Amino acid sequence: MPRALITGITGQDGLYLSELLLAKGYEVFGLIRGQNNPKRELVQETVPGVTLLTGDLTDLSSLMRAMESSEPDEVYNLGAISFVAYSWENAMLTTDVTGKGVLNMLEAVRLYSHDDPAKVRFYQASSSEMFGKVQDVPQRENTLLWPRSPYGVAKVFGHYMTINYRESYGMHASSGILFNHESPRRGPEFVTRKISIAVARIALGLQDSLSLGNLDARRDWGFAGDYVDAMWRMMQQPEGDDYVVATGQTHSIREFLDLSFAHVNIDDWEKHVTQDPRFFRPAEVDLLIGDPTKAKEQLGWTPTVDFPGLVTMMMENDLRIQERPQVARS
Ligand code: F7E
Repeated sequence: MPRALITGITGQDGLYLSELLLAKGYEVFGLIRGQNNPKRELVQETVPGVTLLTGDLTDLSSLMRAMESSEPDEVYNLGAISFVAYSWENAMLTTDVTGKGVLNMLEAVRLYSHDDPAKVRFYQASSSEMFGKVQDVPQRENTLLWPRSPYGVAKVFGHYMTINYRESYGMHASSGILFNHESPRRGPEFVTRKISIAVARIALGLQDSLSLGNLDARRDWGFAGDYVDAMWRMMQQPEGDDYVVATGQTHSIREFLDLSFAHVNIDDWEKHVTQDPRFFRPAEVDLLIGDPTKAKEQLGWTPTVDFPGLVTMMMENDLRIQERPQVARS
């Protein structure tokens, strides 16, 4: 039975990846941070087969203990402070967790596998936010990185550190440059879920309006369930490598609003949406669109959910939740 250790188990991707690996017969361990973590219950209910270990990406000794007790074949480093807007307010904490945390995890893997550097396969959750002020359209594995947020800068550090450990120590280390990926499990602070929850509530007469920031930014949005499959495929390759994971389609926030409101038969959505300077960012990433050719050709990966399918999935989920608020988030 293969064994996997996942950091960031409480997030959207951690849950989907756990389900995927459990279905494939893995023994799955998840690293969970802090005493009385409020998300512990969610993980235990959603993926009861996962064994939870306590640790923190900023604490190398806790990561080494997690390696010793889980004895993993594969490590998926999904843990991060992942909300871009927050990273300006907490640049140093974001650097410690999202940037230096990768180095700590790589070091824990290296020390654990000192007798055979390729014993443990390592996945780093890199991000399209690294492309920032994009230097190519669409963005590929070799596009120059120009991050526009402390979060993006921290992810660039983690990305290059992963490559450096692969090249320096011969580790099987891969970096998945994942473009935005969403789902009914997305946190409500991210724009897609913020919209799907608010539109469901507006349709049900529970609120009148929704306050957003920049509506013209464009993102390449895919379905998180598809993207964790790409992570697993990277780990099955003979060598570690870097891959862009994206749909190759880009849409604006306005288009997300169009489809979400259309789902509840509201055409004139402008009257329900206000813009608030609080939600604009000091530096914006205007356009993201990825070229997933390498992932398609080398991993045999392909996205299964398109943009309208993603909006429909999220709207149906939030209408169900808002109609019956006692139902837990799926
Ligand atoms: O923003 C605009 C905002 O917060 C998307 C993370 O998973 O993907 C995610 O980062 C866009 C931005 O995601 C609001 O200005 C407008 O242009 O949903 P988001 P993100 O920043 O793209 C990457 C790949 C990651 O790695 C990250 O961890 O939407 N926007 N109005 C807004 N965004 C938010 N959050 N809230 C608004 O009211």
